[in-house]
Amino acid sequence: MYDLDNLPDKNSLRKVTLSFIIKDGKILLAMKKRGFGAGLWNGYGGKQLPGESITKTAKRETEEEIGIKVKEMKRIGTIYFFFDKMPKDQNWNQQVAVFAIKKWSGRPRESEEMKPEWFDIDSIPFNKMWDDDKYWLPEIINGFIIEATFIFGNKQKVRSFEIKSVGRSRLFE
Ligand code: 6U4
Repeated sequence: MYDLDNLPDKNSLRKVTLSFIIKDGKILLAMKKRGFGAGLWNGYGGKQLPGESITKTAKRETEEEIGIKVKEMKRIGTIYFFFDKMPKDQNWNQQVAVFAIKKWSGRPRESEEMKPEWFDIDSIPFNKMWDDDKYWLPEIINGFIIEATFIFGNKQKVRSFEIKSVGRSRLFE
């Protein structure tokens, strides 16, 4: 079992991205249709390719998954995920770079991987999202830049976590 005070080197985790559009009291989430987190509302994102900057990954994955062209984005967080119960042949532990998309063109559209939908920030469907999201997404919406660590135990439920606010994003002021 993992312990918050004694974790493996966080920099050795595989890197993935997670992006959101939050604007005028609404957030654009997307239903993951297949793969990791299928059946849950989430941001858009995926794995960093060799030689790719993390910003490039965030743009590419967003464009592939919800069909918009990203014009401007800002890094607003880093989240480390550790899973106690993980199939031996799979590596779910990951480092997630979180971005807010500030400017874009085109209309969000459904892809093979995701189905986008706007939600009021007052009625985010946390019960159909990753268990960690209810803890840190409000911090992001309240304008904080975060650094967080989550340990998942049984049934993909959060067992232990820590969230630090490391600055203000000034995105939604
Ligand atoms: P591919 O290679 O596309 O089939 P896939 O299984 O779809 O892989 P991946 O790695 O592309 O998954 O994307 C995982 C996505 O899920 C990333 O955007 C990060 C996000 N994610 C992972 N763990 C999360 C968690 N605990 N909470 C959360 N998002 C998470 O909100």
